Amino acid sequence: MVIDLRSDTVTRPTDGMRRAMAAAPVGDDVFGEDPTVNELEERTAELLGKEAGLFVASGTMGNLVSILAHAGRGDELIAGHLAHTFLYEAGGSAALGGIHPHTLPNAEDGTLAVPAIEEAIRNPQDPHHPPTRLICIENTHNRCGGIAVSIEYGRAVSDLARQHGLSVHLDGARLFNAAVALSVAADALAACADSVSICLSKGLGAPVGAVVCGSRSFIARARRMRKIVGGGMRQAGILAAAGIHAFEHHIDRLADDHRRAQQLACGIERIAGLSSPQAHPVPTAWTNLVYVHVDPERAGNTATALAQKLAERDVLCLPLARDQIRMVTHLDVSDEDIGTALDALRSIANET
Ligand code: TLP
Repeated sequence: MVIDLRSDTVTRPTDGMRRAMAAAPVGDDVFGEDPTVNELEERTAELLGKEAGLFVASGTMGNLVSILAHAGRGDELIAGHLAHTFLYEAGGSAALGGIHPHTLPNAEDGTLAVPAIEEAIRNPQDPHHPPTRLICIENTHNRCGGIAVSIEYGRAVSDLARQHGLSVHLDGARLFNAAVALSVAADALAACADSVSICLSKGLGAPVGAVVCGSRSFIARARRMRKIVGGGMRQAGILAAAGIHAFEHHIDRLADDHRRAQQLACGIERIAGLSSPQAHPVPTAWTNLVYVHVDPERAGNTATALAQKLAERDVLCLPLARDQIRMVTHLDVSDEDIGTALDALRSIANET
């Protein structure tokens, strides 16, 4: 059995989830007639404290249709230089929407300095400037180690956005991880945002999908954008059913993923040549992502070589840079798997 720690996107639907999918009543969702999709959209909106929801194919599509619904050609959005929307979404908002990204440095805790955001907001009267429309934030913050970002930070960003008439979009691909790790309700974390996109196919363990939530008028615009990008699906209720099942069975258990990620990070910290920020406490909380610094001098391995040797021992990780790998806990990773992965890392370290 391979232990796949590359991402929490690799989970396979459980038997219970497959049964829920098979039994789901369906209809044509482009006509608004799929009862299971409608239920998923309503339940997500309720969980996130928003008026309405929209089922989309992926987290990338959720962020894209949201940004397209907030801003237009020649407008500017502000995002962190490590934001998933900026780094890993193929520049979709620029490619398809002509929206200009203005990046600011993410601090280690995933935040952007609020005074720096204020400084970056363009003068709407100056014809040299693209008008700022949107601030994009992320929680948990993937490239900042899966750190959970606080309610207070969200509030500060949202207050600033209100003062300047801007919208806030929250990439909440792993928002439920943040809520569980911080012991707060998901709607409290989403309150700062005009729109939020959550993923069903990461920690929640569904095979496909994300849900965007916001006001009714925002969702109507996002629905049109979803059609434009070819994301109108038909009997999508069989997929939405997996999301509903995940809400009922897979939210509280995210705490197990976080505990296992801690065990992994603390074990890694004791292996020569390896270290992990997640082994050290932070004012908010770590979640299920474990970034590992590989010191090629001391570990005798570059990240790629280490990943290869791990794969030979049936443990998969994601090499991200010469000196960095990522390991992610999820529904298909047990306590025993963490022990096995640590044994594999130790045996590679002893070999070199
Ligand atoms: N992240 C994936 C990869 O793209 C890196 C992963 O394995 O972590 N927002 C955030 C914060 C994400 O981490 C991801 C996926 C997305 C959006 C996009 O979701 P999908 O993959 O469903 O398009």
